[in-house]
Amino acid sequence: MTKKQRHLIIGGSGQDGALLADYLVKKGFDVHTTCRNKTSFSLERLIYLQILEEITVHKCDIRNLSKLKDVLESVLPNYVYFLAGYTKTADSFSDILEIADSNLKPVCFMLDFLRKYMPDTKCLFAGSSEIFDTENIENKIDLKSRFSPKNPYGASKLFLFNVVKQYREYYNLPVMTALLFNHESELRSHFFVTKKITKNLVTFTKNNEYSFQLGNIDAKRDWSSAKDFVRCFYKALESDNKVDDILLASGKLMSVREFIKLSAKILNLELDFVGEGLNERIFCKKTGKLIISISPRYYRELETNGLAGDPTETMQRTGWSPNYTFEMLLEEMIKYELEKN
Ligand code: GDR
Repeated sequence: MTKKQRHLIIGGSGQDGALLADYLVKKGFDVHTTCRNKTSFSLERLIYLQILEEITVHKCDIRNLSKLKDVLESVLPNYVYFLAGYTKTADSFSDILEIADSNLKPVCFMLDFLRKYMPDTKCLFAGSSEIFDTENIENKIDLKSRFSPKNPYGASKLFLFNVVKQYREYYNLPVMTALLFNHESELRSHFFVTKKITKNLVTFTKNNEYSFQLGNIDAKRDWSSAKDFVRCFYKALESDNKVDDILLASGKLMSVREFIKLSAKILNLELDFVGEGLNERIFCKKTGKLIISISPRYYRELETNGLAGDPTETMQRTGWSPNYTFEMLLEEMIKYELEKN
């Protein structure tokens, strides 16, 4: 009998880690994940997906490098997915030391560990579209586009992208970065705007006195389904081609305003947009009740212009293509909130 492939997900309690674990469990692999804590709160996504019994969870804060080493040595994975780290773009100026601890050192440690002890283990690192230049962009972004991150989080992801490439080329290691545009699901954290909107609009449909605040609703993003992206993580690593960087995006830009309108449509809510800028308010047409107001608290001092990504090369190289349309993603996120509340 051949031995089961061993997959280690570093950062298994987040949206992408949990969805990837679910996907790999269903493929019949031996799946291990690291989680900072083993509380039911930390493990809630794995519990929701009903896979906690089917995977091995290792308690490990990636900032503790000796613990990370212990996990790698005990699992001896064939595949590693490095998904843990600091993910908030807007707050990253005030969290720069946290970024150094979570997004720089563990990545360097991981690469050097692979070089010394596991040179055949294939490893994917989660990168970000925040590394790209956002000024005077006429075309969609691809792997050859110009880099110029606008915040420390983006700078840390550009460092990751470069150092992973160097280790791949200099040491011939099978390591890659997945450059990820925004990707969402019902398991997204409430810090991010799509979850905030779907969750709060559903709350309004159940309690007409409820309202919430947003920042710049004319900001645009290229949104995809996180479930589609994690499928490609595996495909990119297991393909016979030489392991190389990938870029995952939908290729379409949408504003937060459009996202609100589409979500409301699914909920049969008719909206009235009144006023402009910070004074804009969004009301329920039928009841006249306030649903959304704009607050400077959520406006970003340094907003990055929305960029649309071009995943064509990745699709051709890996054979991957998305299963979800934007409407399917949104319907799933709203259904989850309706059933949960
Ligand atoms: P982003 O995602 O910063 O692009 O990073 P987020 O969902 O936070 O913001 C998307 C856009 O929505 C606007 N916005 C608001 N955002 C939040 N969070 N809260 C609000 O109230 C609000 N109102 C408007 C923002 O200004 C922004 O334009 C995500 C993360 O997953 C990163 O880790 C990842 O690298 C990038 O996507 C690609």
